[in-house]
Amino acid sequence: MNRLLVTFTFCTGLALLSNCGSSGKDSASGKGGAGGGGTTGLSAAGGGTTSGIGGSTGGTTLGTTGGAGGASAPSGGAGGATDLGGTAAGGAAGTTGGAVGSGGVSSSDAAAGATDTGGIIGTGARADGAIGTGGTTKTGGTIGTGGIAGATGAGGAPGGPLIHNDVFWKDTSGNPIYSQGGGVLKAGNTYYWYGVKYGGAVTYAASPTKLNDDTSFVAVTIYSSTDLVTWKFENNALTAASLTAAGADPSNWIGRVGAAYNATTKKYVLNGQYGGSPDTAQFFATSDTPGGVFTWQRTQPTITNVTNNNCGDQSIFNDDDGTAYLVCSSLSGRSNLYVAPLRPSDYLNVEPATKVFGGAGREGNAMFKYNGRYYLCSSDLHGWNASHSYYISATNILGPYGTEGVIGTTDADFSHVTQTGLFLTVQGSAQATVIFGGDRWSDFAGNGIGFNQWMPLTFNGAAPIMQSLSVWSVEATTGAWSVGPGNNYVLNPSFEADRVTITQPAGWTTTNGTNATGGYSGRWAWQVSGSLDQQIADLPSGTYTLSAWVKSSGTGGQLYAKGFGGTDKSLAIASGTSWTDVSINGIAVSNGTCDVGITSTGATVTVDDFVLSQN
Ligand SMILES: [Ca+2]
Repeated sequence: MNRLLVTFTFCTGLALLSNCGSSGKDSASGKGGAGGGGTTGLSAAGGGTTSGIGGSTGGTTLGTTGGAGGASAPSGGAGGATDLGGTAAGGAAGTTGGAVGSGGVSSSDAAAGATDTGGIIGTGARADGAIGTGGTTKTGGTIGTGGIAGATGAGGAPGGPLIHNDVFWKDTSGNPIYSQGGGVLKAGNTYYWYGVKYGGAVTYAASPTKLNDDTSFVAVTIYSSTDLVTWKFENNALTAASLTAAGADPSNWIGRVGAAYNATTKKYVLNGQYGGSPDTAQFFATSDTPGGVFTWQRTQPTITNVTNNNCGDQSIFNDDDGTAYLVCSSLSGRSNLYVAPLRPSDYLNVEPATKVFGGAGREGNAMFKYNGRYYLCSSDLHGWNASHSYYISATNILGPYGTEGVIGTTDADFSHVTQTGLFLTVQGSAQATVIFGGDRWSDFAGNGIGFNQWMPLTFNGAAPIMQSLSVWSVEATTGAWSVGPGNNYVLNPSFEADRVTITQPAGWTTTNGTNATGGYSGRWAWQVSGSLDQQIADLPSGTYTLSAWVKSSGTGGQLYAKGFGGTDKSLAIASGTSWTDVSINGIAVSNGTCDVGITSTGATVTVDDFVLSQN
């Protein structure tokens, strides 16, 4: 507030002049005296002017002493009239104050209106110089209100904040997100993500070139988000210390956790594997809030109807009617899949299971529901390594389930180099998008950067297809998703999908080549002394850049991009033993496809980390 009072000035009349004239003096004799003395008065009249005897003309100069007046004069000269007050007079009443200042109009806080001044000093109107009245005090202009906010800018391309794969995710505090083998539960509009923090995850994130086998349990972590990108660390639901305090043994394997909300007890229930005695068991813990610290409740060593009494891998599935299930494979061999409800009264027990699949060993079991069908998904038994992702589906959660299939494209890059971990469905206002949350156990397998790789699923009829994207976004409100800027369209670009020595890498067509350890990133690179090619489809029209890291035993290698609707492009690869980044720019794709790869004659080119991205 910038309110100023107007200062006003008293209009003063001019000071009265002092007595200006002096009276002439009567003459004592007949002899004319000198003229009446003038005095210092400015407007003194002359001394006597009458014709008294001997009188003379009054003085004509300002004298200091008046002469004697003529004797006969009836009276002395009239004194100078005393002047009255000065002619300046008080001012008229002040005029009105200045206009009220107007407020600012910009979006920033407006300044107060300009302070108006008081009325001007009026011109004297009275001969006696009455003191003019000052202008009335005026208040300052009212403080302007802020301008209206600028209009919201036009939205960018569709989509929410970007999901970046192939990096270590950070929480809102900037710390790595440690969440592996977990599950997501939605409470209100907030997604709560439960997973396990292992000792090896911490050391791997700090130094990702060095894998380790540290599966020690640190905590079950909880992160929350409303946009599925910005994750806030809420709490450690369980820690090694809290397990010890509850009489449990934190040196056991603890993993594959999930959560559910029981409306009867109004408790959030955390469940997972606990490698206790006598065999792998289920554990249960509860909390009054989804993001709170959980209290260890009990373990369950045996699940009725499950071969070998308990689970190989498992996760919690929350159906849209509020009921919760455990989905799992059997312990030791893992060749059967089951669905088992949690005890309705409190979710603190796994009820007798229904077998829904028998065949090859499966793990990484997790379920989602889409368009009225239940999909039970799983991986190969590849240990910590990546795998194709399999599914069976049914319209009844307890079956019967149909023939097993492979989730589309997961065979081309081994599910973006992950194992099936969790699924969550973004039920938006426009559509439902199922997110495949893959676990990249990079800490224990060394297969690349990042623990969490999330991709959208699409469907061809009832058949799910994984969109193996490195950058994309999903709008939590509408459920719509889109490819993000800089997405790498190459599948298995770092040759990490194949966990063993092979001559035909997933996603590529090759001659005279093999994988080799010692990649530019991750464990593996590809060595080609013939050809290596990947045909990429469904590319939006536009200009692309192709890049790769290479080293070569000699000359004769070429990086190329062709079949994109323009003139083929290639780049000679120089001889060199150090990793070098090479790229081809200006690939104007107009037909939706592009072949990328390397040919080599006379040299062995080692290559890693292809990127084809739209400019
Ligand atoms: Ca690699």
